[in-house]
Amino acid sequence: MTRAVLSLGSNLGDREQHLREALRVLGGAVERVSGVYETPPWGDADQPAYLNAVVLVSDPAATPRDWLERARAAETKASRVRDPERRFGPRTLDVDVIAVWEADGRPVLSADPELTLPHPRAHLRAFVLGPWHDVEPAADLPGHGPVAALLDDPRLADDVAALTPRPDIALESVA
Ligand code: PH2
Ligand code: MG
Ligand code: MG
Repeated sequence: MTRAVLSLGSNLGDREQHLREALRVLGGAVERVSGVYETPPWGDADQPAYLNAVVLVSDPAATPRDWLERARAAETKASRVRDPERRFGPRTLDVDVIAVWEADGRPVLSADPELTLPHPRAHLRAFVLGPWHDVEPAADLPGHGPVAALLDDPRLADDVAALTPRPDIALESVA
């Protein structure tokens, strides 16, 4: 049994549809879906704005690796094409495994380069922390502390200010 936090992002094609597709692939594992935010591109400025959201999932049968495989299945369904030259470049759908917990609440720690847990850059990304905090205000990012405190870090202030809620896009209805 594991619980996980997944980050969804899209900045190519029908962005809203890609996020919906991800929720469909995750199916019954979805416990909570954040609101959707329009966010400026992080890490590679020369690309369109993203839609981002966060999903809380749990499944009595899922291993940490299963979450990565479900994330990849959703990306494949959205016809994602990887550009090895642009690590932070544009994509139809990105589903990142941010953190995973065992049934007893212990966080899963992993240095596997394919599935590093928690996600090595999550603490720097307002587009992950903001929507996550919305659906789990007491959330803790393993190794980094309360998400609320990370969002108050002055280094993230500009990115937090740039998170633009998109209340016109309601993903919850899919879950
Ligand atoms: N994903 C990236 C690179 N940059 N920027 C935003 N705003 N949102 C993303 O989901 C995102 C990004 C690669 O994973
Ligand atoms: Mg990503
Ligand atoms: Mg990714």
